[in-house]
This record gives sequence, structure tokens and C-alpha cells, in this order.
Amino acid sequence: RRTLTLEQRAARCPNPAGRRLLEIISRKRTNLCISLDMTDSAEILSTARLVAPYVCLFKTHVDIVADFSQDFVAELTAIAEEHDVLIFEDRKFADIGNTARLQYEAGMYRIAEWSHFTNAHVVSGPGVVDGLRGAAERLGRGLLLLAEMSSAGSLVTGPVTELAVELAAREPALITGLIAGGALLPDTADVITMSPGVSLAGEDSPTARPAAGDSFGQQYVTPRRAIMDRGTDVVIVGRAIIGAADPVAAAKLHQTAAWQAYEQSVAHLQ
Ligand code: UP6
Repeated sequence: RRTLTLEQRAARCPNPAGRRLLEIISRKRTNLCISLDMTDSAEILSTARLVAPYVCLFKTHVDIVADFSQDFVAELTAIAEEHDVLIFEDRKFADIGNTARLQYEAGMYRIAEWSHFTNAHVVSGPGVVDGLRGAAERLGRGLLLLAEMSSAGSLVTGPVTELAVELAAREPALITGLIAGGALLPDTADVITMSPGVSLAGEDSPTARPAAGDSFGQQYVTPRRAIMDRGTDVVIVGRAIIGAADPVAAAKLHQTAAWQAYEQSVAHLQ
């Protein structure tokens, strides 16, 4: 059960990127993150432009972009700035700290330079966070740890979940969020929960299993279930929007559903 609104959490958020995100969410009235999983940069940019008014966050996988360039990043950044959106590169670092550090700062992507958020698995232990720490602190970035996954048979459970939660609880100024199916910490912990595996076509019942989503084990719940029943803050939606016949209409529908669920979940506070 929520004890604080996202606006109240913005004011006390110890991470600069997290604070900006919570402010944007409250100002734009959207807790929807769009997953821009397309392989052509022009397609990503045109979709980003179309859905920008309805989202708080652009989530990217830059290693799937066939024609990646720093010009693409500059364009995406310009769209994000114009529309009050932040960027989250869903890199899922998983190596030892020193390699993660190099992957974050160097190579052709230079993720740390342009992405307000990135994420990491903790399967290799807490050292991965220390690898990402330097650039993240220097540039005011937010780190998100994978505490649960939406895919069937995921092994991001048990001790892996526990370590991610423990690290976030200990250091919310650096680890501003968790990727999980729902809130794993009280909202006073200053940790933002973001949930993938969300679609209006997903499972809406709080007791049923999530609905199967693709032929690769993805599973979906509705925004309402993720936010109201499981207490997540931000829903991450990809193909239910970018694969729709009308992505703008789908973005609006998902934004409305997610925001109404959030408002209902804080109604007792007003
Ligand atoms: N993602 C998941 N599940 C996780 C973590 N990340 O689906 O546990 C990411 C995927 C994809 C997006 O890498 O970019 O969220 C979900 O896309 P979809 O809505 O099209 O299924």
C-alpha cells in the first residue's frame, strides 16, 4: 500500500535522474515507459516523436540498431528534451565490475554519456554496481537492478532478487530503481519500481498467471494489475504499442490505463 505520491517521492528522491523522472511523471501525468525495440534508427526516431507526449521514458536497446551512430543518439536526445522525456538504455550489464565499467563508458555506444538510466543484473555479485558507479555518480545517472524478470522460467529469483533489493535499499542515491514485477520495498525506501511484461492485452486478474505473450516465453499483465495489485511505479510497454496498427492510439490507451491505476492506488492519500 502506498504511503507517498510519486510527487512526494520526487521531492525526497536522493538520485538526480530518479528525481527528474518522478517530476516528469507528475507533471505529464504519465508513468508509461515506451520500449523502442526497433532495429532501424529512423523508425525509432519517428516512433519516439509520435509517442513522446504520452510517455515519461524512452527505453532503448542500442545494440539492436543496425545503423547506430552518435547522430542517432543526438536526435533521440533532442526529441526527449523537447518532450520532457528521459532515456533508459536497457543494457542489462552482467559481467564483473571492471568489464561492466568499460561497457558502460567506452566502445561505440558510450552509454553513460547519453542515457539517464541503465540497468544491471547482480548475478556476478555487487561488484558490477561498483563498476558502473564512477560514471553514474559523475554524470548524475540512475542505476536500475534486475530483481525479477517477466519471462517464463526466469532464474532471477531467490538470492538474486534478495541481493538486488538489498543493494537498492542500502544505496538509493545510486541505485534509483528495480526492474521487477511489482514493488519489493516500501515506497519510503526511495526506490522506483519499473515493470516490463505489461500490455492491455495481458492478464488482469490478481490471482491468475500472467498471459503468455510471445513464442519466446514473454508473459504479460495489464497496467492495472502491475500498478494496483503489485505496486509498481512505471510500466514498460513495447510491442503492445510499437506493434499496434496505430501506435499513438495504443500509447494513449496505455498511458490512460496506467495513470488511472496509479491515481486509484494513491486515492486514499488525498
Ligand atoms: N524486458 C522484459 N522483461 C524483463 C526485463 N526486460 O521484457 O524482465 C524488456 C525486453 C523488451 C521489453 O528486453 O525490451 O522489456 C518488453 O517488450 P515487449 O513489451 O514488447 O514484450
